[in-house]
Amino acid sequence: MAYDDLRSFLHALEQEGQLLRIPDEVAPEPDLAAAANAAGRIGEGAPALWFDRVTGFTDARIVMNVHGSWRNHALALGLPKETPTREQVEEFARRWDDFPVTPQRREDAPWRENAVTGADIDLFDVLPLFRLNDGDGGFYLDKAAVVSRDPDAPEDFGRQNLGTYRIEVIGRDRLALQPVPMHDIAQHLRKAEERGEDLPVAITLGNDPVVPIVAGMPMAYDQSEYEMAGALRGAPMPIATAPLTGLDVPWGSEVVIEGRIESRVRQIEGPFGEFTGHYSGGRRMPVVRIDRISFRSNPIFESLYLGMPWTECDYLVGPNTCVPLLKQLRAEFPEVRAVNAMYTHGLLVIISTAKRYGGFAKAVGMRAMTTPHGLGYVSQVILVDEDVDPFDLPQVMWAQSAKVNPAEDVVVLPNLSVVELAPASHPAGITSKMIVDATTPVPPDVRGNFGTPTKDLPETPAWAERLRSLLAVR
Ligand SMILES: Cc1cc2nc3c(=O)[nH]c(=O)nc-3n(C[C@H](O)[C@H](O)[C@H](O)COP(=O)(O)O)c2cc1C
Ligand SMILES: [Mn+2]
Repeated sequence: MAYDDLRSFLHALEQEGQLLRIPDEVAPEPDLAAAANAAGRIGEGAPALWFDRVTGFTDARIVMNVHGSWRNHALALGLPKETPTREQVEEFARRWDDFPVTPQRREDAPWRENAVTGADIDLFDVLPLFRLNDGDGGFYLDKAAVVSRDPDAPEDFGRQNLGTYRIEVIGRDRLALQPVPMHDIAQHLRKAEERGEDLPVAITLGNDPVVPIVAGMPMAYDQSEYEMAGALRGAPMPIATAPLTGLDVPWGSEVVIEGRIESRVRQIEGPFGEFTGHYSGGRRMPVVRIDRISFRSNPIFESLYLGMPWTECDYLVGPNTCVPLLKQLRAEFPEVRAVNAMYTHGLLVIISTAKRYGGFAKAVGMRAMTTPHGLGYVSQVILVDEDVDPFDLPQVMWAQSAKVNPAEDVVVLPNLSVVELAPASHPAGITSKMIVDATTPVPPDVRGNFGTPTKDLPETPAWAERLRSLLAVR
């Protein structure tokens, strides 16, 4: 089941009992953020939250926590809501292999219904803005998908990028945007600024549920997020041409903001409570001048709470980080079995792999650090054998406790790159990285006393069946 816009997905969530309409009038601060924060604390099945009675706003529709549970993540992929997490990751990996699926261009985009331009632009008229964490420096658009093109190859569809980057509203028609240097929009902006040109952008808000998944997904620079959306949806992604910039934007967006990142201009942005469970400080960031806002009638404002895990952000960037790392590693090391990159957007990653020879697992760990995502994340890698499930944390802890000889199996690499947001980096953006090799040594690595492992008895699976059926007839 492919959804073409946010509205049809919200309808499906409601049918499945996975959208909760908050009946009472609530305060924009702190209620909206606190409710979404709480959704991350009430367990696996949390619903999306819908608010339309918000003090001070005459006409607001706000939705949060749309991807904020494994049930909602499954439904976003068109899977049954009870699909176990591990199966969601495996199905995601199968669909990845259908990439690329050419998008479908459509004309009659619903966001063409309304537009404001030039001096009439006031973002506060269009969006019911509110703050998330107590210490945030301002109002944020934190679930937008931002489109930009490579100034050196504007016709190259694959190099056109769709990405989620946090955006602070710093004026009626001005925004500050945080491009992490490892990310694609940072490359586009660097090229534009080298030419002394502005970078045109389209900021799309309130999208079909696969758009935030691909926009936050670490693919290669020249891979199109739209062509990946088609693979994940199982149907071509509907796109439309943005009227001012000509950028390709999702057909079904609630709001499309067009403008330019002004060349070589920086302004203070932040602080903002981040996915690391810590605030980033205020830092100088690029500035967007808004030239046009197109929007559907009665637009829905979608936002996401983030802070100390787990929050919606962790569900959103869980599978979509595991699968690219798995595919990128397997391209060179087919021995890699599974990748769990669910912790703090893959700052810590667990990889299970078979080994060709001694030292092999450590090489896999080093490669993980130089994938597109690894350059800015992946500061700790735990490697486990091929028969250990990296999603089963007790098994991983067994492997680490039983197989690791710290002086020989822990490798620390100094002075590597990481996102500045990593709270332990020092200076910000530089960190040491660690490989923990919790695999069983193989020749010529002959260390340890691993020759006589206990394995489950051959009769154990039959007994498990027998116990289950005895329990069932009680
Ligand atoms: C809610 C959310 C907020 C994010 N904020 C930022 C951000 O401010 N800056 C940034 O560079 N990446 C941010 N990311 C991460 C990127 O979207 C993600 O790493 C993506 O893979 C980058 O895509 P790219 O390689 O096409 O640039 C955010 C992701 C999510 C889900
Ligand atoms: Mn990209």
